[in-house]
Amino acid sequence: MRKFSRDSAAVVRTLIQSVILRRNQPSTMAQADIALIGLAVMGQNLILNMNDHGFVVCAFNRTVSKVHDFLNNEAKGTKVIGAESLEDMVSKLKKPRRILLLVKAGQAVDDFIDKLVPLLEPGDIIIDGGNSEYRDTTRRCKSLKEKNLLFVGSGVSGGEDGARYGPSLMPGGHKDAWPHIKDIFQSIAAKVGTGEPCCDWVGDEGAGHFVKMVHNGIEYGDMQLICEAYHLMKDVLCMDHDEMAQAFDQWNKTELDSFLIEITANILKFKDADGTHLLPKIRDSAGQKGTGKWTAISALEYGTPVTLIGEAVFARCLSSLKDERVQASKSLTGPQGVKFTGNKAQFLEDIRKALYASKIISYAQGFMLLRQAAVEFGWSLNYGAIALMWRGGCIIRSVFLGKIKEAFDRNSELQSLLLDNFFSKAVQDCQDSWRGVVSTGVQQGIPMPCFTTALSFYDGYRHEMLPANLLQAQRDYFGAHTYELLSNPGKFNHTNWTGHGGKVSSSSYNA
Ligand code: NBP
Repeated sequence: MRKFSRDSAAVVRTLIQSVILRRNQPSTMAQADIALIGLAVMGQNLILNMNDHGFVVCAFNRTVSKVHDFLNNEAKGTKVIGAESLEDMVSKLKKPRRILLLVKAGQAVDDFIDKLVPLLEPGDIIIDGGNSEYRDTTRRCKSLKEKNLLFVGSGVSGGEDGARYGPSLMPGGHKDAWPHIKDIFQSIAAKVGTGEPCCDWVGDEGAGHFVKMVHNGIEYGDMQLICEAYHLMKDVLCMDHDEMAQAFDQWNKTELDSFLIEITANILKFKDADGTHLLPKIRDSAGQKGTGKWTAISALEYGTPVTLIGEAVFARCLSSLKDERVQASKSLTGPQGVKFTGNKAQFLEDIRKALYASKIISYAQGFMLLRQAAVEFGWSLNYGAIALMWRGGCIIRSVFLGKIKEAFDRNSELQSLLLDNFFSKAVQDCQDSWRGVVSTGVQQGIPMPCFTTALSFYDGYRHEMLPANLLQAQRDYFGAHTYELLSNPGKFNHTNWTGHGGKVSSSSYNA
């Protein structure tokens, strides 16, 4: 009897769900402008965003009951329709069919592609809006091209709120798809200035996901820089939470005006239910999901000195060794009794300038990596458009990105942001403060991996002569790796440094 009741309840539930599904269906088939697969936080919010902009979206999910739940709750009263199966979903789409995947990156994307391919026709479009690795996107793009299907890998940034009200979108892949998705993408994207969308075509193959990856790496750098400024305020200037919050609020009215500075002020102000600040109670062990690491790995792979993002990733790794650090703190000492005796207001302004200069270095490095990827993969990247895509909607959104856009508008082939007059002058203006902060911080034993690596990069980049002449001599001394002379670059020489080495040299190549 009990079993019969449970089964009956299940039947009734399915019937009710089917009625809900049908209620949201248009009377004729092939009505939806686009389908979206993946009804988690990003997918649901993007659907509602598309609905707000007048597009009819067909929703689907691996666990189909979530389609019913969505139509009955968040999507109730909208034009969103649902599908019971992939076949059902495909039958409801206008041609060329546009299908946007917002599922867990990796195998789930390949599994859906495999199931979709037999259901689609030449010219149909599959878009992956998840955080996929760019090489996977290139592979998928190539394999679907052979089947006459158009594949797009799009970076989507801005989290839940961005997805709902205007994300930054970075689409790349098969360019023939762009005219068919441009209207939807640019309509739902964040807008800046006079309504310019934070979305444009990025480039071929995995270019969109590569740009998203670098965006995330830059986000790691921005966050770590802010943490270092906080550390200096807290432990050198001994500021309390309200003073620090005020400083960040103030900074948000300067060149540093950005989402991350804004939320930092809010976080510093935030009080727990017990009326005390929450921030000092949070365990200082940072997590990460991998995109910063991927950026650093790409930088190593393509020989680009993206040192700041690398240090930001390692800073998270070091923070996560909490138990080991607690032990070390009991036996390892730092500078003793060094107290800050300077002008506090001046030093606070110096920290702001050190942060600004370091941020310029980080973005200069990030764009260097994009340039190198463009060379490696033969992509034609529009750097100004990329800066505009990041200008709004995403986590690194800032006024600063508008300045980067202007720099690339002045010179689309700009080799480095540091060679643009605006940025070189900005760094020049901050330089004394930056050096002062780094040396004071070092004297006081404050770890500042990103402030210091940024300054080292700047000093390295501006030096005509680095000590790599000695390095080359060492390599030739012990391994006959050869060296070039300043007077004759391109010709490789070997010297018998010890008098007992042979004449044979190693081959010359760079790994
Ligand atoms: P999740 O990353 O949590 O993915 C949930 C979706 O993936 C559900 O639809 C789930 O179906 C489906 N899925 C999973 Br999990 N494993 C699957 C499998 N093996 N086969 C088929 N489907 C599978 O959702 P999200 O946080 O909305 O993110 C979606 C994508 O967007 C991810 O790639 C994410 O990295 C990216 N992204 C997220 C954010 C963010 O702020 N959350 C921001 C930017 C980009 P089910 O319901 O049947 O389990």
